[in-house]
Amino acid sequence: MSISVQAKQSGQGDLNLVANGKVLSTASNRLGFLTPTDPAIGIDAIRRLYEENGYVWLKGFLPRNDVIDFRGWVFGHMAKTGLIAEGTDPRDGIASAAALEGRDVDRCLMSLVRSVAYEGFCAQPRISRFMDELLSGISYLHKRKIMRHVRPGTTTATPAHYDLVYLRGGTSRIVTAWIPIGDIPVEMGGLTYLEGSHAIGVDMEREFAEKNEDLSPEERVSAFNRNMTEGGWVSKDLPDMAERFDTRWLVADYEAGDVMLHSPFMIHASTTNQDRQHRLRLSTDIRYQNVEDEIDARWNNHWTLGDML
Ligand SMILES: O=C(O)CCC(=O)C(=O)O
Repeated sequence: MSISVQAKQSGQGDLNLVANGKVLSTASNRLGFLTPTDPAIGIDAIRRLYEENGYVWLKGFLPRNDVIDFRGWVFGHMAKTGLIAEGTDPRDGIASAAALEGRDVDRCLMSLVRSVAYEGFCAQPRISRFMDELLSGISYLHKRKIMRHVRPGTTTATPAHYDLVYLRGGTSRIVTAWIPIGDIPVEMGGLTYLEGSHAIGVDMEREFAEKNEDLSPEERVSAFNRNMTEGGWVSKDLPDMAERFDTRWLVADYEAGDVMLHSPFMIHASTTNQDRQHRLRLSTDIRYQNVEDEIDARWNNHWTLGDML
């Protein structure tokens, strides 16, 4: 399906996606759409797609209403920080226009990522059974689990990176699940993937391993060592990356219930939230591996803002 067809489906016509001050136009040949996968095709076919493409977009994997209810639970708690427009249903996640006290929002978020409810959402049987199958054994969920909310009309966007940079202290057989908690149409700035970039990530990681050989063991696994760019990012300039690697950024209209899986070598980023209905983008990104593989001990703690991972 062409980007313009998809963009029209989401009611936007041609759309300019923005990240770090750079524009990715849906009219450009450097932008395309991710291909959805029906979870019913079975684990072998899913594993093949994951290996071929570096990602699998599992459509409608979780019950939509459960995901929306969890969104309501999160924003119901965050409402006391002033994040949610007064008199609206927390499940809609409509952002208030108020200037917020960042500390209150951060404190609330740090409580929520330590909650039983969030743990249960990430470890729900549908996901844990699937991960056991995908990883051919007993799956392990890293304790450091990230939940992100992005306010509409802000410049927040995740720069391009691949996950292994932050997880070098254990196995590279990691699977990231990025789960939209609510609908995230293209204009709300969900994850975008650099097509075919899992091979690029493998090459980059090999080069870093060579450069890092002389560093201390702690520095060698750090995303912030002297051989890395600030933050461990590959780049903040998404259009330039697509040109440089002669490829495309792939975007999607994600819906509540979808689960995205990506390889730790797959380069991804996000664009800004330009939602005209002022909805907050809410998602979680969590990592699984086979429990028998080496575990990066730095991820054995809950996510803390500024934990330098
Ligand atoms: O949600 C985002 O903006 C970034 C998520 C991410 O980097 C990941 O899932 O690995």
